[in-house]
Amino acid sequence: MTTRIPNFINGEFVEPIGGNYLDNIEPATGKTYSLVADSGKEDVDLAVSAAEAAFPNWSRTPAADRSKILLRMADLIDRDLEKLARAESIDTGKPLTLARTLDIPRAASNFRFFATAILHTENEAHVTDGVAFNYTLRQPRGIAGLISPWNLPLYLLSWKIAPAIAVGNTAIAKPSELTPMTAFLLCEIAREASLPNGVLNVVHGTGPNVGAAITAHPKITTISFTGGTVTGKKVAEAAAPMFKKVSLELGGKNPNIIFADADLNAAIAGSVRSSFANQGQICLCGSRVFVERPVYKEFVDRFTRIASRLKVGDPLEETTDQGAIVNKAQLEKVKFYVDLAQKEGGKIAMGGKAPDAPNERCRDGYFFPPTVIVDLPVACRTNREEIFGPVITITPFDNEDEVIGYANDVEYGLSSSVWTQNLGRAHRVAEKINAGTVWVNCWLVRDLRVPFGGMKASGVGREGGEEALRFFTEPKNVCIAK
Ligand code: TXE
Repeated sequence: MTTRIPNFINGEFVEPIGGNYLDNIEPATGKTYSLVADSGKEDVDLAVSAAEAAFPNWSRTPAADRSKILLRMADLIDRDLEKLARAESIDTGKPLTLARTLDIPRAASNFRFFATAILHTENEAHVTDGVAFNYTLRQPRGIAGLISPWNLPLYLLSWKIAPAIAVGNTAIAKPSELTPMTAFLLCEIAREASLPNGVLNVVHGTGPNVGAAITAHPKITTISFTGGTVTGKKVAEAAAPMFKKVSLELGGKNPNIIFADADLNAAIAGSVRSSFANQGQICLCGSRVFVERPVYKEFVDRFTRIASRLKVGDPLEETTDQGAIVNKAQLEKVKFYVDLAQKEGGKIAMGGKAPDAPNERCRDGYFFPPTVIVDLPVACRTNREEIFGPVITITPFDNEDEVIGYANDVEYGLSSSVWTQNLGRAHRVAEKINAGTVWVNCWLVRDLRVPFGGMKASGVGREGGEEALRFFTEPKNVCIAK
């Protein structure tokens, strides 16, 4: 019997009103393994009614009580780690080991972080020189629309749900139709944690049918979106005329800069991770590697030697380092860019060809090996457009100003890594790179208290920590005359 993933509205699992379901395909096998609700505007309207009815009580619930429920959800995610990791791996094609060590633990920590952050928020007060006393109230905004992508499904969905409901909003979430399974399991956890009905509603379906209905609904006043830049533009266009508050976390084409004075062992190990983690399907991946010329040849040789040891395999096997690409369309996009790179003058230093099937089970799966392209012109399409797969380019440079120019010469500005042991250079370069996050001698080190997000075509607004609590609340100034 194929699992059917229904919507979760007002604390109940309900069929989509139209009764339609989409095939949910397992990337590792290319076969349908479950069905997901193919909802529409009517389903969103139903969810809005539930969220609206739940808002008065939930927004008045003491923070300590909201916190307890979110902490319970975090504990249940920990309890169900293996079940959630397996579901995430099957749904996305990522290695089970990665889901178990990254995605699911981070989802639990997202709930834990915001469950405790709301117990320590400060409100500002200002005395207007003997005339008045001002204090700032930060109140929940109402119903939040939360739209998330397929690459880190539970991690990124929890990153929105947790702060939104922690501060007293109610929420309507729409996971990617490509990877709905862990959102479905999270709804079971929400029920078990006794989250009141209507506080969290999950409506499954496609972007144009459900996502667009969420961004267009007049009663959904706050939109938190994570996904591609093209879609981000559509979300912004839909929300702007209704003056909705919008946070957009979009694509990236992130520079990873290695100076000659770097600790090369650390830079190579860190760069293999930042290049190919999650099959390169993390918007923070460092897909453009720049290496200072004196160590360029050594870096390429050692990097390709180590990266070629990554095992492309069945995501469910413990020894697999690289799983499947999320779907056929994304696999074709990756292949397109590898072909384009060669037409633009690039040479394949590693990978570049679809591998043999890792086993009989996966013979029809969507696999592509870690691929390194060298000798490309810096300003070519391959070096400017987001591929969102296990494909990176490596380019030499001769000085700081040159590489900062390369780094900033794309429409994106999400993140960057800089590898150097020269402290002054680290500060100088970090200051000049146009990106929301700059990691020095590391990658993907996350502290949930810091602002997270991109600039330029990588997004608008910041989430994470205090920023998320501010994003999901409305500041009101109350001024009392003396
Ligand atoms: O995005 P899509 P995907 C980016 C990543 C890549 C993309 C991959 O760089 O470009 O996301 O995710 C819904 N109105 N990031 O392919 O297609 C859609 O159903 C409203 C950046 O999923 O944009 C899905 O649920 N919603 C990020 C969601 O939008 C619509 C981290 C995203 O879909 C819609 C992760 C519409 N018209 C991925 N059309 C970061 N910066 O942190 C689609 N959707």
